[in-house]
Amino acid sequence: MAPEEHLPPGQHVPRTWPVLHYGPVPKFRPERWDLRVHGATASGQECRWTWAEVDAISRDQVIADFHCVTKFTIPGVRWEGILATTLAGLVPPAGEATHVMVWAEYGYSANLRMSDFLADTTLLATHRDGERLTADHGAPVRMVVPHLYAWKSVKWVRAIEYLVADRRGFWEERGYHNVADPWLEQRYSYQE
Ligand SMILES: Nc1nc2c(c(=O)[nH]1)N[C@H]1C(S)=C(S)[C@@H](COP(=O)(O)O)O[C@H]1N2
Ligand SMILES: [Mo]
Repeated sequence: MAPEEHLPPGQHVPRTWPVLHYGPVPKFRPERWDLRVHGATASGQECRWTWAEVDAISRDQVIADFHCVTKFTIPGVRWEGILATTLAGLVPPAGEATHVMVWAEYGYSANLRMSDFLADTTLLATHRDGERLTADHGAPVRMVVPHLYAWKSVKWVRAIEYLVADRRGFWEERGYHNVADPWLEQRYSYQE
């Protein structure tokens, strides 16, 4: 069987892993960096962690393909990081929270359904293939949502916001699909 037959429709495997994002690569300054979990938390409190605190949270590994809407797929990436379910255990969302907005440096964002956020392969990755992420791939932490197109896999994450109603993120406001399932080829918002 040709390898393409294991891929979502329209995808191919490139020779090298592209670096793809909008805008500049932020400089990581650990002493000024924090990660916030805010919005509709169960406690009503927002949580703020330093880099040392985030780096001490227990990590797991996930092996998954990575699908960009520009039609490349990177097969079998080994990610390591904080599972979204671990994070949601530390800072539980309120019962009425239905969606999550993932926020990055410079205001980039992507929205997820709570069920996609809590999927067992969604994680805040710190490592890829056994090495710390490089700056251009999202260090110190990036979201990885392997079952959705990769614009939802936000690099340089600074905040997770629990939402009680859906709101569109950066690309979702600019013509891309709100859900982004690659197996259903949910590329553009006109398909919704
Ligand atoms: N903060 C931020 N994260 C981002 C983007 C971006 O522009 N800004 N681009 C997304 C897109 S479209 C893709 S395909 C992946 C690319 O990840 P990579 O550069 O590690 O291959 O990052 C995603 N995460
Ligand atoms: Mo992408």
